[in-house]
Amino acid sequence: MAKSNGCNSCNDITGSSTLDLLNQDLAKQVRTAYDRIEDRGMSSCLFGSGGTCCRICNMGPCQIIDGVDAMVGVCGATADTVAARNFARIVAAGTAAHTDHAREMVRGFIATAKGKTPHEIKDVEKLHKIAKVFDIETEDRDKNEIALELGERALAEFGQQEGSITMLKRAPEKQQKIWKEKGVAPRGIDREVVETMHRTHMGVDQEYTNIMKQAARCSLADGWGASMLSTELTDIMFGTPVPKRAIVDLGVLREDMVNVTVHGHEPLLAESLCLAAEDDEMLALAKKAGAKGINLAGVCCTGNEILMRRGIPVAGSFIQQEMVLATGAVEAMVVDVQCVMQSVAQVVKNKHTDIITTNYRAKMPDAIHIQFEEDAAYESAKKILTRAIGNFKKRGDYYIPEGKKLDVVVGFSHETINYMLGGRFRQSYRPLNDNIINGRIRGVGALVGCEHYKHADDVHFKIAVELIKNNVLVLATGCAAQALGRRGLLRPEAATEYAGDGLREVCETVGMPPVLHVGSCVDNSRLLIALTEMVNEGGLGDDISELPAVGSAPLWMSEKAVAIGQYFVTSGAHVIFQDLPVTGAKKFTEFILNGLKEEYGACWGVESDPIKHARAMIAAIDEKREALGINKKQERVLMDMAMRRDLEGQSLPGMGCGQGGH
Ligand code: SF4
Ligand code: MSK
Repeated sequence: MAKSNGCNSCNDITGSSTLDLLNQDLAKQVRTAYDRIEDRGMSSCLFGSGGTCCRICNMGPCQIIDGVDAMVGVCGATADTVAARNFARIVAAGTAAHTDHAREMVRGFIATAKGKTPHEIKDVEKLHKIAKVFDIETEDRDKNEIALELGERALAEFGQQEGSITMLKRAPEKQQKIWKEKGVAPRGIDREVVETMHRTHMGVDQEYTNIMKQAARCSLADGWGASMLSTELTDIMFGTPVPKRAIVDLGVLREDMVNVTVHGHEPLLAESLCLAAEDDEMLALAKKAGAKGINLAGVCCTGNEILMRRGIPVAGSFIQQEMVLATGAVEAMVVDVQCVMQSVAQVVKNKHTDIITTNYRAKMPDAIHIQFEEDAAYESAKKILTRAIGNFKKRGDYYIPEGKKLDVVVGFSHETINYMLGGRFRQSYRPLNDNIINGRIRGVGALVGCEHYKHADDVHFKIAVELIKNNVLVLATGCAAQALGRRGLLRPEAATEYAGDGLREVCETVGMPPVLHVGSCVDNSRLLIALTEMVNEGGLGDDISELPAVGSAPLWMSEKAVAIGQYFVTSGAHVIFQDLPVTGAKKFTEFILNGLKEEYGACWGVESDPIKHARAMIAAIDEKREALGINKKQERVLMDMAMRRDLEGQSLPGMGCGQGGH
């Protein structure tokens, strides 16, 4: 794929910032993943992409051909066993990534409760709500005292060996019963990751259905365990997101300021940088260097975290990380963990830019390392910014695309959706459920996960447009949400431009976009709670598997996306990916594409064509509507003034006019 003419992320409607940049001489010298794909000149390994390459012991590697006796593993392992082991290991690795992220956030939360960080407990209402889930007494207690107890209880969930993790009890009762009956309720978070790795070691679990049982349990330890703890405690510490207007575009870099991009996942560092970037000492230093100030911009999911909570602009998503640096206008890219390409240090080799690694777990050749010390977070952040400021005067040739930058509206936590649709005085999911029952909204589709270079970047856009055209409300997270923002779907106006009549009416009345940005990849746990709230509100069945809701990560790249997909399936939501590494094993493929439905009421689906993908999502929604008896073709009733007033009275102040917040 050539950079200049084959880059599929370029034809975005934001003024083609990426294409504009790629046409500049300074960017043409930069080698990106597009070039490396072309250089490699070979397609993916058939055994690897089909899930039937086994290298877990030294008698192999064994490449298995399903149904050919001579082509089982040296140990006798069949294609189904090997594909299931590989799949479960992907789930375990994804869960481990969220787990380690979550653990750091919980540790930071405890340090904050002890007054050892520059942060504070911001959302006391949520603190009390989550404390209640853990049966922690809140009355007449200081917020830091409650937070400390909550943090310590949360930390204990990682190493817990027996019982089940606490957040499971937030799920619909029927769901909890299913998990108990199937024996997949996670006992502790780390335990499920370790047991999955053990059971997929050579010569242990060799029955694909049993392996998948553990993969299901491991995935719940992610969704209802690690990820949910991380999201909720991060919200308590840094504030639960509320709607905000912001910008997602390469052009958010500033000519006259010190540009610092933050890339990775754990928001502790990014939040500290946000505070330090406003420090008088830092600002004076920047001015002394000839800059007007310090411009922070996000990349990937750290970008999502500070976009959601602070409205700080996003320079680029996963697929654009090299492009952000190719501008030559970035003084430092500060990275922590996950989704950071090793190539970024090579992109800046002849530039003034520093790649600064900040986490002892994630170092990189040719980068500089400044350890982020959570007990001295402010000092660490200032040290990093001082280094970036020092680079400003060394900036050489640079190019910042000037295309039209579209606003996005972000910050849709499940609390915001509740508030937005339910109103100030009776926050609830009732209006959402009612609009689903009356058919204005056909159902809910989640578009989550990554982007990559093997498929066109407009895949998310095409799927989302097809969904909203058919009145499916889209909830988006991760880099998928950024891709949709670049193409203008996170604006309230997008409802008028693209949505079907029913969805458009609801969006226009409330002033919300037809695609709601719900957060980073760890924040998919917000979707679990949103689905639970819909069940609890009534009228749409007794568990998540009955809801007209479906998930998709059409451009998944990271193992975390598979863990997320599996926790949705295990929680009862049908999930469709563009591909899955299972096709080399017939029985196993049949099991995850159909058999899992008998266990959890949901299964995986695969469809590579974007429009067919969207239609498969719609078909899954219609199947649920049919079962609920709400799929009758109804005469379209336009909202009368009373209905409109009812919803309008509940619209968020500022939604659609640039302010947001409550
Ligand atoms: Fe081959 Fe079996 Fe070893 Fe896997 S575990 S590498 S299939 S011998
Ligand atoms: S960063 S996991 S590319 S969403 Fe969360 Fe984006 Fe996927 Fe990384």
